[in-house]
Amino acid sequence: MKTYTVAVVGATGAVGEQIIKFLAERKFPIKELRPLASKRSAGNTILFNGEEIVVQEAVPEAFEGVDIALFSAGGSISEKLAPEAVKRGAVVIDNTNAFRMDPDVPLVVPEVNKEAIRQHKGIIANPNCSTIQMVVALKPLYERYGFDRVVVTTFQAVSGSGWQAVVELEDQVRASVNNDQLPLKVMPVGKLDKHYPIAFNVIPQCDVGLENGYTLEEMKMVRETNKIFADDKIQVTATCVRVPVYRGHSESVYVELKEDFDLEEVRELLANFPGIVVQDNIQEQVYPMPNEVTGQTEVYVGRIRRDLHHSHALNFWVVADNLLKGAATNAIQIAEALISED
Ligand code: 25A
Ligand code: L14
Repeated sequence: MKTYTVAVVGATGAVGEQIIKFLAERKFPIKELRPLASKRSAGNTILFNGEEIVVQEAVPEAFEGVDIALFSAGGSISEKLAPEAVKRGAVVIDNTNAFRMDPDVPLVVPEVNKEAIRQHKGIIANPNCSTIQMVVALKPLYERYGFDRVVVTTFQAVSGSGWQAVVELEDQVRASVNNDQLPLKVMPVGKLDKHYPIAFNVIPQCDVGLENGYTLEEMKMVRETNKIFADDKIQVTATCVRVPVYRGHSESVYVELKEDFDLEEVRELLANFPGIVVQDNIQEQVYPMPNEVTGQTEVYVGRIRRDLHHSHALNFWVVADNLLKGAATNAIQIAEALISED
Protein backbone atom coordinates (compact mmCIF):
# COMPACT_ATOMS: atom_id res chain seq x y z
CA MET A 1 0.00 0.00 0.00
CA LYS A 2 1.21 3.51 -0.75
CA THR A 3 2.22 5.44 2.38
CA TYR A 4 2.48 9.19 2.92
CA THR A 5 4.51 11.78 4.76
CA VAL A 6 1.97 13.87 6.67
CA ALA A 7 2.66 17.21 8.38
CA VAL A 8 0.32 18.60 11.03
CA VAL A 9 0.71 22.36 11.51
CA GLY A 10 -0.60 23.41 14.92
CA ALA A 11 0.14 19.91 16.21
CA THR A 12 0.04 21.05 19.85
CA GLY A 13 -3.28 22.87 19.48
CA ALA A 14 -6.83 21.86 20.33
CA VAL A 15 -7.54 20.63 16.78
CA GLY A 16 -4.01 19.43 15.91
CA GLU A 17 -3.99 17.10 18.90
CA GLN A 18 -7.24 15.48 17.70
CA ILE A 19 -5.89 15.19 14.15
CA ILE A 20 -2.87 13.23 15.38
CA LYS A 21 -4.97 10.99 17.60
CA PHE A 22 -7.38 10.32 14.77
CA LEU A 23 -4.71 9.61 12.14
CA ALA A 24 -3.54 6.79 14.42
CA GLU A 25 -7.07 5.51 15.17
CA ARG A 26 -8.09 5.45 11.49
CA LYS A 27 -4.79 3.75 10.57
CA PHE A 28 -4.03 6.38 7.97
CA PRO A 29 -1.20 4.99 5.76
CA ILE A 30 1.62 7.08 7.19
CA LYS A 31 5.25 6.83 6.21
CA GLU A 32 6.32 9.73 8.43
CA LEU A 33 4.33 12.02 10.73
CA ARG A 34 5.79 15.49 11.07
CA PRO A 35 4.23 17.52 13.92
CA LEU A 36 4.83 21.26 13.44
CA ALA A 37 4.00 24.17 15.74
CA SER A 38 5.40 27.51 16.85
CA LYS A 39 8.87 27.96 18.29
CA ARG A 40 7.31 27.73 21.78
CA SER A 41 6.54 24.04 21.29
CA ALA A 42 9.52 23.01 19.14
CA GLY A 43 11.49 20.31 20.96
CA ASN A 44 8.47 18.98 22.89
CA THR A 45 7.32 15.51 22.00
CA ILE A 46 3.92 14.13 21.07
CA LEU A 47 2.81 10.50 21.14
CA PHE A 48 1.87 8.83 17.87
CA ASN A 49 1.11 5.10 17.74
CA GLY A 50 3.03 4.68 20.99
CA GLU A 51 6.07 6.45 19.56
CA GLU A 52 7.46 9.79 20.79
CA ILE A 53 7.92 12.29 17.96
CA VAL A 54 9.66 15.64 18.38
CA VAL A 55 7.66 18.74 17.42
CA GLN A 56 9.51 20.97 14.93
CA GLU A 57 9.06 24.64 14.27
CA ALA A 58 6.77 25.33 11.31
CA VAL A 59 9.14 26.96 8.83
CA PRO A 60 9.01 26.65 5.00
CA GLU A 61 11.81 24.03 4.88
CA ALA A 62 9.85 21.76 7.23
CA PHE A 63 7.60 20.87 4.27
CA GLU A 64 10.37 19.25 2.19
CA GLY A 65 9.17 15.78 1.23
CA VAL A 66 5.68 16.24 2.70
CA ASP A 67 2.78 14.70 0.72
CA ILE A 68 -0.14 15.99 2.79
CA ALA A 69 -0.10 18.96 5.20
CA LEU A 70 -3.00 19.47 7.60
CA PHE A 71 -3.11 23.07 8.89
CA SER A 72 -4.84 24.13 12.15
CA ALA A 73 -2.83 27.01 13.57
CA GLY A 74 -4.98 29.99 12.64
CA GLY A 75 -5.51 31.94 9.44
CA SER A 76 -2.35 34.02 9.42
CA ILE A 77 -0.09 30.93 9.68
CA SER A 78 -1.97 29.28 6.81
CA GLU A 79 -1.63 32.38 4.65
CA LYS A 80 2.09 32.40 5.22
CA LEU A 81 2.95 28.70 5.13
CA ALA A 82 0.35 26.89 2.99
CA PRO A 83 1.84 28.30 -0.26
CA GLU A 84 5.28 27.17 0.95
CA ALA A 85 3.99 23.64 1.48
CA VAL A 86 2.32 23.59 -1.95
CA LYS A 87 5.50 24.90 -3.58
CA ARG A 88 7.29 21.85 -2.15
CA GLY A 89 4.75 19.44 -3.60
CA ALA A 90 2.37 18.92 -0.68
CA VAL A 91 -1.42 18.98 -0.85
CA VAL A 92 -2.66 21.26 1.93
CA ILE A 93 -5.88 20.59 3.82
CA ASP A 94 -6.52 23.86 5.62
CA ASN A 95 -8.72 24.20 8.69
CA THR A 96 -8.73 28.00 8.82
CA ASN A 97 -10.73 30.74 7.14
CA ALA A 98 -7.74 31.79 5.00
CA PHE A 99 -8.68 30.23 1.63
CA ARG A 100 -12.25 29.01 1.99
CA MET A 101 -13.85 31.48 -0.40
CA ASP A 102 -11.01 31.37 -2.95
CA PRO A 103 -12.56 30.14 -6.23
CA ASP A 104 -9.50 27.93 -6.85
CA VAL A 105 -9.89 26.18 -3.49
CA PRO A 106 -12.52 23.45 -3.05
CA LEU A 107 -14.44 23.73 0.24
CA VAL A 108 -15.34 20.20 1.18
CA VAL A 109 -17.60 18.20 3.49
CA PRO A 110 -17.23 14.67 2.09
CA GLU A 111 -20.87 13.67 2.80
CA VAL A 112 -22.04 16.68 0.78
CA ASN A 113 -19.58 17.51 -2.03
CA LYS A 114 -16.74 14.99 -2.09
CA GLU A 115 -16.40 15.33 -5.89
CA ALA A 116 -15.17 18.95 -5.47
CA ILE A 117 -11.86 17.60 -4.12
CA ARG A 118 -10.73 16.73 -7.67
CA GLN A 119 -10.62 20.41 -8.64
CA HIS A 120 -7.91 21.30 -6.13
CA LYS A 121 -4.76 23.14 -7.18
CA GLY A 122 -2.77 22.32 -4.06
CA ILE A 123 -5.10 23.57 -1.32
CA ILE A 124 -8.39 22.09 -0.09
CA ALA A 125 -10.29 23.98 2.60
CA ASN A 126 -12.11 22.51 5.55
CA PRO A 127 -15.23 24.59 6.33
CA ASN A 128 -16.02 26.29 9.61
CA CYS A 129 -17.14 23.87 12.33
CA SER A 130 -20.64 25.37 12.61
CA THR A 131 -21.13 25.15 8.85
CA ILE A 132 -20.01 21.51 8.64
CA GLN A 133 -22.54 20.06 11.07
CA MET A 134 -25.37 22.12 9.59
CA VAL A 135 -24.72 21.16 5.96
CA VAL A 136 -24.43 17.46 6.82
CA ALA A 137 -27.89 17.60 8.44
CA LEU A 138 -29.30 19.62 5.53
CA LYS A 139 -27.89 17.47 2.72
CA PRO A 140 -30.54 14.68 2.71
CA LEU A 141 -33.28 17.33 2.86
CA TYR A 142 -31.70 19.21 -0.03
CA GLU A 143 -31.63 16.05 -2.14
CA ARG A 144 -35.19 15.02 -1.40
CA TYR A 145 -37.10 18.31 -1.14
CA GLY A 146 -34.78 21.22 -1.95
CA PHE A 147 -34.84 24.41 0.09
CA ASP A 148 -33.88 28.03 -0.23
CA ARG A 149 -34.28 29.48 3.26
CA VAL A 150 -32.40 28.50 6.43
CA VAL A 151 -32.37 30.34 9.76
CA VAL A 152 -29.83 29.06 12.29
CA THR A 153 -28.81 29.98 15.83
CA THR A 154 -25.63 28.37 17.17
CA PHE A 155 -24.54 27.57 20.74
CA GLN A 156 -20.77 27.26 20.35
CA ALA A 157 -18.26 25.66 22.70
CA VAL A 158 -15.14 27.56 23.75
CA SER A 159 -12.69 24.99 22.30
CA GLY A 160 -13.52 26.44 18.87
CA SER A 161 -11.25 29.32 19.87
CA GLY A 162 -8.37 27.04 20.88
CA TRP A 163 -6.75 25.78 24.05
CA GLN A 164 -6.44 29.18 25.68
CA ALA A 165 -10.20 29.58 25.64
CA VAL A 166 -10.71 26.18 27.27
CA VAL A 167 -8.27 27.10 30.03
CA GLU A 168 -9.96 30.50 30.43
CA LEU A 169 -13.41 28.96 31.01
CA GLU A 170 -12.01 26.55 33.61
CA ASP A 171 -10.12 29.34 35.39
CA GLN A 172 -13.18 31.61 35.37
CA VAL A 173 -15.42 28.91 36.85
CA ARG A 174 -12.91 28.37 39.66
CA ALA A 175 -12.49 32.11 40.24
CA SER A 176 -16.28 32.66 40.30
CA VAL A 177 -16.84 29.96 42.89
CA ASN A 178 -14.00 31.34 45.05
CA ASN A 179 -15.15 34.94 44.59
CA ASP A 180 -11.75 35.76 43.04
CA GLN A 181 -11.22 38.23 40.25
CA LEU A 182 -12.01 36.64 36.85
CA PRO A 183 -9.21 36.23 34.32
CA LEU A 184 -10.38 37.93 31.10
CA LYS A 185 -8.14 37.35 28.09
CA VAL A 186 -9.79 35.40 25.29
CA MET A 187 -13.56 35.62 25.03
CA PRO A 188 -15.29 36.64 22.89
CA VAL A 189 -12.37 37.26 20.50
CA GLY A 190 -8.74 36.86 21.65
CA LYS A 191 -7.27 39.46 19.34
CA LEU A 192 -9.72 42.24 20.29
CA ASP A 193 -9.13 44.42 23.36
CA LYS A 194 -12.50 44.06 25.05
CA HIS A 195 -13.24 40.81 26.91
CA TYR A 196 -16.30 39.44 28.73
CA PRO A 197 -16.65 36.48 31.07
CA ILE A 198 -17.91 33.26 29.48
CA ALA A 199 -18.34 31.32 32.76
CA PHE A 200 -22.04 31.44 33.76
CA ASN A 201 -22.69 33.70 30.78
CA VAL A 202 -23.76 33.64 27.11
CA ILE A 203 -22.06 35.90 24.56
CA PRO A 204 -23.78 36.74 21.25
CA GLN A 205 -20.49 37.10 19.41
CA CYS A 206 -18.19 34.53 17.77
CA ASP A 207 -15.31 36.04 15.78
CA VAL A 208 -15.07 39.74 14.86
CA GLY A 209 -18.02 42.06 14.16
CA LEU A 210 -18.56 43.35 10.62
CA GLU A 211 -20.05 46.54 9.16
CA ASN A 212 -23.28 44.80 8.12
CA GLY A 213 -24.11 44.05 11.78
CA TYR A 214 -23.27 40.35 11.53
CA THR A 215 -20.13 38.64 12.86
CA LEU A 216 -17.52 36.98 10.66
CA GLU A 217 -18.55 33.59 12.03
CA GLU A 218 -22.16 34.26 10.94
CA MET A 219 -21.07 35.33 7.46
CA LYS A 220 -18.85 32.22 7.17
CA MET A 221 -21.99 30.09 7.68
CA VAL A 222 -23.83 32.06 4.98
CA ARG A 223 -21.13 32.02 2.29
CA GLU A 224 -19.74 28.58 2.97
CA THR A 225 -23.20 26.99 2.71
CA ASN A 226 -23.69 28.53 -0.76
CA LYS A 227 -20.27 27.32 -1.86
CA ILE A 228 -20.57 23.77 -0.50
CA PHE A 229 -24.00 23.19 -2.09
CA ALA A 230 -22.84 25.14 -5.20
CA ASP A 231 -26.17 26.97 -4.93
CA ASP A 232 -26.24 30.74 -4.48
CA LYS A 233 -30.02 30.72 -4.11
CA ILE A 234 -29.89 29.24 -0.62
CA GLN A 235 -30.57 32.09 1.81
CA VAL A 236 -28.97 31.49 5.21
CA THR A 237 -29.35 33.81 8.20
CA ALA A 238 -27.17 32.96 11.20
CA THR A 239 -26.82 34.10 14.80
CA CYS A 240 -23.70 32.67 16.45
CA VAL A 241 -23.60 32.55 20.25
CA ARG A 242 -20.83 31.42 22.60
CA VAL A 243 -21.90 29.30 25.57
CA PRO A 244 -19.90 27.99 28.56
CA VAL A 245 -19.40 24.50 27.12
CA TYR A 246 -15.92 23.02 26.61
CA ARG A 247 -16.62 20.91 23.59
CA GLY A 248 -19.56 20.36 21.17
CA HIS A 249 -21.44 22.95 19.13
CA SER A 250 -25.26 22.90 19.14
CA GLU A 251 -27.53 24.58 16.59
CA SER A 252 -31.22 25.34 16.28
CA VAL A 253 -32.09 25.19 12.57
CA TYR A 254 -35.26 26.36 10.75
CA VAL A 255 -35.49 25.32 7.10
CA GLU A 256 -38.19 26.12 4.54
CA LEU A 257 -38.39 23.16 2.18
CA LYS A 258 -39.59 23.58 -1.40
CA GLU A 259 -42.41 21.07 -0.99
CA ASP A 260 -44.56 19.57 1.72
CA PHE A 261 -43.08 16.64 3.59
CA ASP A 262 -43.94 13.71 5.79
CA LEU A 263 -42.27 14.04 9.20
CA GLU A 264 -41.63 10.30 9.50
CA GLU A 265 -39.97 10.30 6.09
CA VAL A 266 -37.74 13.21 7.18
CA ARG A 267 -36.68 11.23 10.26
CA GLU A 268 -35.87 8.20 8.12
CA LEU A 269 -33.95 10.23 5.54
CA LEU A 270 -31.83 11.73 8.27
CA ALA A 271 -31.34 8.44 10.13
CA ASN A 272 -30.26 6.61 6.95
CA PHE A 273 -27.80 9.27 5.85
CA PRO A 274 -24.15 8.35 6.42
CA GLY A 275 -22.62 10.35 9.26
CA ILE A 276 -25.93 11.30 10.92
CA VAL A 277 -27.35 9.82 14.12
CA VAL A 278 -30.97 10.69 14.96
CA GLN A 279 -31.84 10.97 18.66
CA ASP A 280 -35.36 12.27 18.65
CA ASN A 281 -38.13 11.63 21.14
CA ILE A 282 -39.11 14.61 23.25
CA GLN A 283 -41.64 12.68 25.30
CA GLU A 284 -38.92 10.25 26.36
CA GLN A 285 -36.48 13.20 26.75
CA VAL A 286 -34.26 11.90 23.95
CA TYR A 287 -32.21 14.56 22.15
CA PRO A 288 -28.51 15.18 21.54
CA MET A 289 -26.43 17.32 23.92
CA PRO A 290 -22.82 18.49 23.63
CA ASN A 291 -21.64 16.63 26.75
CA GLU A 292 -22.75 13.35 25.21
CA VAL A 293 -21.35 13.83 21.70
CA THR A 294 -17.84 14.75 22.87
CA GLY A 295 -15.47 12.24 21.29
CA GLN A 296 -18.02 11.10 18.68
CA THR A 297 -17.40 11.68 14.98
CA GLU A 298 -21.02 11.81 13.77
CA VAL A 299 -23.53 14.64 13.48
CA TYR A 300 -26.45 14.18 15.91
CA VAL A 301 -29.97 15.41 15.08
CA GLY A 302 -33.01 15.70 17.34
CA ARG A 303 -36.07 17.85 18.16
CA ILE A 304 -37.28 17.30 14.58
CA ARG A 305 -40.65 18.99 14.25
CA ARG A 306 -42.99 20.61 11.75
CA ASP A 307 -43.18 24.39 11.89
CA LEU A 308 -46.48 25.59 13.35
CA HIS A 309 -47.07 28.29 10.75
CA HIS A 310 -45.22 27.64 7.50
CA SER A 311 -46.58 24.50 5.83
CA HIS A 312 -43.25 23.39 4.30
CA ALA A 313 -40.93 24.34 7.14
CA LEU A 314 -39.09 22.17 9.59
CA ASN A 315 -37.25 22.88 12.86
CA PHE A 316 -34.50 20.69 14.27
CA TRP A 317 -31.53 20.64 16.67
CA VAL A 318 -28.09 19.51 15.57
CA VAL A 319 -25.05 18.78 17.76
CA ALA A 320 -21.51 17.65 16.87
CA ASP A 321 -18.04 17.62 18.40
CA ASN A 322 -16.51 20.82 16.97
CA LEU A 323 -12.97 19.45 17.28
CA LEU A 324 -13.88 16.21 15.47
CA LYS A 325 -16.52 16.42 12.71
CA GLY A 326 -16.17 20.21 12.92
CA ALA A 327 -12.43 20.05 12.26
CA ALA A 328 -10.13 17.00 12.63
CA THR A 329 -12.49 14.25 11.41
CA ASN A 330 -13.63 16.22 8.39
CA ALA A 331 -10.03 17.08 7.48
CA ILE A 332 -8.97 13.43 7.69
CA GLN A 333 -12.02 12.30 5.67
CA ILE A 334 -10.85 14.75 2.99
CA ALA A 335 -7.34 13.26 3.15
CA GLU A 336 -8.78 9.74 2.87
CA ALA A 337 -10.87 10.72 -0.15
CA LEU A 338 -7.81 12.33 -1.69
CA ILE A 339 -5.58 9.25 -1.38
CA SER A 340 -8.37 6.91 -2.51
CA GLU A 341 -7.79 8.34 -6.00
CA ASP A 342 -4.08 7.33 -5.97
O1 25A B 1 -5.32 33.23 14.16
P1 25A B 1 -6.77 32.88 14.33
O2 25A B 1 -7.48 32.57 13.05
O3 25A B 1 -7.54 33.79 15.24
O4 25A B 1 -6.82 31.47 15.04
C1 25A B 1 -5.91 31.01 15.99
C2 25A B 1 -6.55 29.95 16.78
O5 25A B 1 -7.33 29.11 15.97
C3 25A B 1 -7.26 27.79 16.49
C4 25A B 1 -5.90 27.60 17.07
O6 25A B 1 -6.02 26.66 18.13
C5 25A B 1 -5.57 29.06 17.48
O7 25A B 1 -5.80 29.29 18.82
N1 25A B 1 -7.66 26.99 15.36
C6 25A B 1 -7.17 26.90 14.14
N2 25A B 1 -7.96 26.19 13.36
C7 25A B 1 -9.02 25.84 14.13
C8 25A B 1 -10.23 25.12 13.91
N3 25A B 1 -10.57 24.61 12.74
C9 25A B 1 -8.82 26.33 15.40
N4 25A B 1 -9.66 26.15 16.40
C10 25A B 1 -10.76 25.45 16.13
N5 25A B 1 -11.07 24.96 14.94
P2 25A B 1 -5.05 26.37 19.33
O8 25A B 1 -4.82 27.61 20.09
O9 25A B 1 -5.61 25.22 20.07
O10 25A B 1 -3.71 25.87 18.65
C11 25A B 1 -2.81 26.70 18.07
C12 25A B 1 -1.81 25.81 17.32
O11 25A B 1 -1.13 26.63 16.42
C13 25A B 1 0.26 26.64 16.73
N6 25A B 1 0.85 27.92 16.41
C14 25A B 1 0.59 29.11 16.95
N7 25A B 1 1.36 30.04 16.41
C15 25A B 1 2.12 29.43 15.49
C16 25A B 1 1.80 28.06 15.47
N8 25A B 1 2.36 27.18 14.67
C17 25A B 1 3.33 27.63 13.85
N9 25A B 1 3.72 28.91 13.79
C18 25A B 1 3.15 29.84 14.60
N10 25A B 1 3.54 31.10 14.55
C19 25A B 1 0.28 26.39 18.21
O12 25A B 1 1.53 25.96 18.67
C20 25A B 1 -0.77 25.33 18.34
O13 25A B 1 -0.29 24.10 17.93
P3 25A B 1 2.07 26.66 20.00
O14 25A B 1 3.43 26.08 20.24
O15 25A B 1 2.02 28.14 19.89
O16 25A B 1 1.00 26.29 21.06
C21 25A B 1 1.09 25.38 21.99
C22 25A B 1 0.48 25.99 23.23
O17 25A B 1 -0.86 25.58 23.39
C23 25A B 1 -1.13 25.35 24.75
N11 25A B 1 -1.61 23.97 24.89
C24 25A B 1 -1.35 22.93 24.09
N12 25A B 1 -1.95 21.84 24.53
C25 25A B 1 -2.61 22.17 25.64
C26 25A B 1 -2.40 23.54 25.87
N13 25A B 1 -2.96 24.16 26.88
C27 25A B 1 -3.72 23.47 27.74
N14 25A B 1 -3.97 22.15 27.59
C28 25A B 1 -3.42 21.46 26.57
N15 25A B 1 -3.68 20.13 26.43
C29 25A B 1 0.11 25.57 25.49
O18 25A B 1 0.00 26.82 26.13
C30 25A B 1 1.20 25.58 24.47
O19 25A B 1 2.17 26.52 24.81
O1 L14 C 1 -13.15 29.67 11.14
O2 L14 C 1 -13.95 30.66 17.82
O3 L14 C 1 -12.74 27.57 11.48
O4 L14 C 1 -15.34 29.01 17.68
C1 L14 C 1 -13.85 28.03 13.96
C2 L14 C 1 -14.08 28.24 15.40
C3 L14 C 1 -12.81 30.31 13.81
C4 L14 C 1 -13.06 30.47 15.29
C5 L14 C 1 -12.88 28.73 11.89
C6 L14 C 1 -14.53 29.78 17.18
C7 L14 C 1 -12.75 28.88 13.39
C8 L14 C 1 -14.27 29.67 15.71
